Amino acid sequence: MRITLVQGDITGQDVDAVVNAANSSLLGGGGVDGAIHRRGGPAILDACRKLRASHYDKGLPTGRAVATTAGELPARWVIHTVGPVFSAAEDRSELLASCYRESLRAADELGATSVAFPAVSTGVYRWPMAEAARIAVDTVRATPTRVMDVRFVLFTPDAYAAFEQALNAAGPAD
Ligand code: AR6
Repeated sequence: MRITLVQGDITGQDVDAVVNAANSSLLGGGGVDGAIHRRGGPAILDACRKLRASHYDKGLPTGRAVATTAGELPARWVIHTVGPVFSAAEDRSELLASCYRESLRAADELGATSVAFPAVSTGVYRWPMAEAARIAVDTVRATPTRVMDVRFVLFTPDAYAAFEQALNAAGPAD
Protein backbone atom coordinates (compact mmCIF):
# COMPACT_ATOMS: atom_id res chain seq x y z
CA MET A 1 0.00 0.00 0.00
CA ARG A 2 1.19 3.49 -0.84
CA ILE A 3 0.23 6.28 1.54
CA THR A 4 0.38 9.85 0.28
CA LEU A 5 -0.44 13.19 1.84
CA VAL A 6 -2.25 15.94 -0.02
CA GLN A 7 -3.10 19.39 1.21
CA GLY A 8 -6.44 20.59 -0.11
CA ASP A 9 -10.09 19.85 -0.57
CA ILE A 10 -11.10 16.19 -0.55
CA THR A 11 -14.06 16.75 -2.86
CA GLY A 12 -11.76 17.23 -5.85
CA GLN A 13 -9.90 13.95 -5.40
CA ASP A 14 -9.89 11.60 -8.34
CA VAL A 15 -10.02 8.31 -6.43
CA ASP A 16 -12.37 5.32 -6.32
CA ALA A 17 -13.73 6.27 -2.90
CA VAL A 18 -13.77 9.40 -0.78
CA VAL A 19 -14.35 9.01 2.95
CA ASN A 20 -16.77 11.41 4.61
CA ALA A 21 -16.49 12.45 8.27
CA ALA A 22 -20.24 12.18 8.77
CA ASN A 23 -22.49 12.08 11.82
CA SER A 24 -24.75 9.22 12.75
CA SER A 25 -27.83 10.84 11.20
CA LEU A 26 -26.20 10.45 7.74
CA LEU A 27 -28.20 13.52 6.75
CA GLY A 28 -25.33 15.96 6.28
CA GLY A 29 -23.67 18.66 8.35
CA GLY A 30 -20.77 21.12 8.17
CA GLY A 31 -17.06 20.60 7.48
CA VAL A 32 -16.12 17.81 5.07
CA ASP A 33 -19.66 16.45 5.23
CA GLY A 34 -21.14 19.74 4.03
CA ALA A 35 -18.53 20.08 1.28
CA ILE A 36 -19.14 16.54 -0.02
CA HIS A 37 -22.91 16.94 -0.14
CA ARG A 38 -22.63 20.39 -1.74
CA ARG A 39 -20.31 19.33 -4.50
CA GLY A 40 -21.66 15.78 -4.92
CA GLY A 41 -25.25 16.94 -5.32
CA PRO A 42 -28.55 15.51 -4.08
CA ALA A 43 -27.93 11.89 -5.14
CA ILE A 44 -25.74 11.37 -2.06
CA LEU A 45 -28.35 12.62 0.40
CA ASP A 46 -30.97 10.57 -1.36
CA ALA A 47 -28.85 7.41 -0.97
CA CYS A 48 -28.17 8.27 2.69
CA ARG A 49 -31.88 8.68 3.38
CA LYS A 50 -32.58 5.28 1.84
CA LEU A 51 -29.82 3.66 3.88
CA ARG A 52 -31.23 5.17 7.05
CA ALA A 53 -34.68 3.88 6.28
CA SER A 54 -33.51 0.38 5.33
CA HIS A 55 -30.65 -0.32 7.76
CA TYR A 56 -29.97 2.46 10.23
CA ASP A 57 -33.22 3.79 11.60
CA LYS A 58 -31.37 4.67 14.82
CA GLY A 59 -28.44 6.15 12.88
CA LEU A 60 -25.04 4.79 11.88
CA PRO A 61 -23.11 3.92 15.07
CA THR A 62 -19.82 5.68 15.85
CA GLY A 63 -16.85 3.82 14.37
CA ARG A 64 -18.84 2.25 11.53
CA ALA A 65 -18.75 3.00 7.80
CA VAL A 66 -21.18 2.68 4.94
CA ALA A 67 -20.92 3.46 1.22
CA THR A 68 -23.12 5.40 -1.19
CA THR A 69 -22.82 6.80 -4.67
CA ALA A 70 -20.51 9.80 -4.99
CA GLY A 71 -23.04 11.67 -7.13
CA GLU A 72 -21.26 14.33 -9.16
CA LEU A 73 -17.90 14.02 -7.39
CA PRO A 74 -14.96 12.70 -9.42
CA ALA A 75 -14.90 9.64 -7.13
CA ARG A 76 -17.18 6.63 -7.66
CA TRP A 77 -18.26 6.18 -4.07
CA VAL A 78 -18.48 8.05 -0.79
CA ILE A 79 -17.80 6.01 2.32
CA HIS A 80 -19.51 7.68 5.28
CA THR A 81 -17.96 7.05 8.66
CA VAL A 82 -18.89 8.47 12.06
CA GLY A 83 -15.94 9.57 14.16
CA PRO A 84 -16.09 9.86 17.94
CA VAL A 85 -16.35 13.26 19.60
CA PHE A 86 -13.09 13.85 21.46
CA SER A 87 -13.22 13.40 25.22
CA ALA A 88 -10.43 14.27 27.64
CA ALA A 89 -12.11 12.08 30.27
CA GLU A 90 -12.53 8.91 28.22
CA ASP A 91 -10.17 7.21 25.77
CA ARG A 92 -12.14 6.89 22.52
CA SER A 93 -9.15 6.18 20.28
CA GLU A 94 -10.36 2.66 19.50
CA LEU A 95 -13.50 4.15 17.97
CA LEU A 96 -11.42 6.50 15.84
CA ALA A 97 -9.22 3.59 14.70
CA SER A 98 -12.40 1.68 13.87
CA CYS A 99 -13.47 4.44 11.44
CA TYR A 100 -10.34 3.82 9.35
CA ARG A 101 -10.58 0.01 9.55
CA GLU A 102 -14.28 -0.06 8.70
CA SER A 103 -13.79 2.39 5.84
CA LEU A 104 -11.08 0.17 4.34
CA ARG A 105 -13.38 -2.85 4.79
CA ALA A 106 -16.16 -0.99 2.94
CA ALA A 107 -13.65 -0.09 0.21
CA ASP A 108 -12.66 -3.76 -0.12
CA GLU A 109 -16.31 -4.75 -0.45
CA LEU A 110 -16.72 -2.23 -3.26
CA GLY A 111 -13.51 -3.25 -5.00
CA ALA A 112 -12.11 0.26 -4.53
CA THR A 113 -8.32 0.37 -4.69
CA SER A 114 -7.77 4.09 -4.15
CA VAL A 115 -9.26 5.85 -1.14
CA ALA A 116 -9.01 9.44 0.12
CA PHE A 117 -9.46 10.08 3.84
CA PRO A 118 -9.98 13.38 5.66
CA ALA A 119 -8.68 13.78 9.22
CA VAL A 120 -11.78 12.26 10.81
CA SER A 121 -12.95 13.86 14.09
CA THR A 122 -10.43 16.73 14.01
CA GLY A 123 -12.92 19.51 13.22
CA VAL A 124 -16.31 19.84 14.88
CA TYR A 125 -15.49 16.72 16.95
CA ARG A 126 -12.36 18.46 18.36
CA TRP A 127 -9.80 15.65 18.30
CA PRO A 128 -6.22 16.95 18.78
CA MET A 129 -4.60 16.80 15.34
CA ALA A 130 -1.31 15.12 16.31
CA GLU A 131 -3.01 12.26 18.10
CA ALA A 132 -5.67 11.83 15.42
CA ALA A 133 -2.93 11.71 12.78
CA ARG A 134 -1.03 9.03 14.66
CA ILE A 135 -4.14 6.88 15.04
CA ALA A 136 -5.05 7.36 11.37
CA VAL A 137 -1.60 6.47 10.03
CA ASP A 138 -0.97 3.55 12.39
CA THR A 139 -4.40 2.03 11.81
CA VAL A 140 -4.29 2.26 8.04
CA ARG A 141 -0.83 0.71 7.97
CA ALA A 142 -1.89 -2.15 10.24
CA THR A 143 -5.12 -3.00 8.41
CA PRO A 144 -5.06 -5.85 5.88
CA THR A 145 -6.74 -4.53 2.71
CA ARG A 146 -6.65 -4.68 -1.07
CA VAL A 147 -6.61 -0.87 -1.22
CA MET A 148 -3.31 0.12 -2.82
CA ASP A 149 -3.48 3.90 -2.77
CA VAL A 150 -4.43 5.68 0.45
CA ARG A 151 -4.47 9.47 0.37
CA PHE A 152 -4.87 11.58 3.45
CA VAL A 153 -6.31 14.89 2.27
CA LEU A 154 -5.56 17.57 4.83
CA PHE A 155 -7.29 20.90 4.77
CA THR A 156 -4.66 23.03 6.53
CA PRO A 157 -0.84 23.23 6.63
CA ASP A 158 -0.97 22.28 10.33
CA ALA A 159 -2.94 19.14 9.60
CA TYR A 160 -0.55 18.26 6.79
CA ALA A 161 2.45 18.71 9.11
CA ALA A 162 0.87 16.51 11.78
CA PHE A 163 0.26 13.70 9.30
CA GLU A 164 3.76 14.06 7.89
CA GLN A 165 5.16 13.67 11.38
CA ALA A 166 2.96 10.64 12.07
CA LEU A 167 4.09 9.01 8.83
CA ASN A 168 7.75 9.65 9.62
CA ALA A 169 7.35 8.33 13.16
CA ALA A 170 5.79 5.15 11.80
CA GLY A 171 9.02 4.36 9.94
CA PRO A 172 9.35 2.53 6.62
CA ALA A 173 6.34 0.48 5.44
CA ASP A 174 6.53 -3.32 5.83
N1 AR6 B 1 -11.55 18.60 2.49
C1 AR6 B 1 -10.70 18.03 3.37
N2 AR6 B 1 -10.73 18.28 4.69
C2 AR6 B 1 -11.67 19.14 5.15
C3 AR6 B 1 -12.60 19.77 4.29
C4 AR6 B 1 -12.53 19.47 2.91
N3 AR6 B 1 -13.36 20.01 2.01
N4 AR6 B 1 -13.41 20.56 5.06
C5 AR6 B 1 -13.00 20.44 6.34
N5 AR6 B 1 -11.94 19.60 6.41
P1 AR6 B 1 -15.10 18.00 10.29
P2 AR6 B 1 -15.46 15.90 12.35
C6 AR6 B 1 -11.18 19.12 7.58
O1 AR6 B 1 -15.61 19.04 11.21
O2 AR6 B 1 -14.54 16.61 13.26
C7 AR6 B 1 -19.90 17.65 10.46
O3 AR6 B 1 -20.86 18.62 10.72
C8 AR6 B 1 -11.27 19.93 8.84
O4 AR6 B 1 -10.36 21.02 8.81
O5 AR6 B 1 -15.54 18.01 8.88
O6 AR6 B 1 -15.31 14.44 12.17
C9 AR6 B 1 -20.51 16.25 10.45
O7 AR6 B 1 -21.83 16.24 9.93
C10 AR6 B 1 -10.90 18.88 9.89
O8 AR6 B 1 -9.48 18.77 10.02
O9 AR6 B 1 -15.45 16.50 10.84
C11 AR6 B 1 -20.48 15.87 11.89
O10 AR6 B 1 -21.58 16.39 12.57
C12 AR6 B 1 -11.41 17.57 9.30
O11 AR6 B 1 -11.70 17.86 7.94
C13 AR6 B 1 -19.22 16.52 12.39
O12 AR6 B 1 -18.99 17.64 11.54
C14 AR6 B 1 -12.65 17.01 9.98
O13 AR6 B 1 -13.50 18.08 10.37
C15 AR6 B 1 -18.04 15.60 12.28
O14 AR6 B 1 -16.91 16.23 12.87
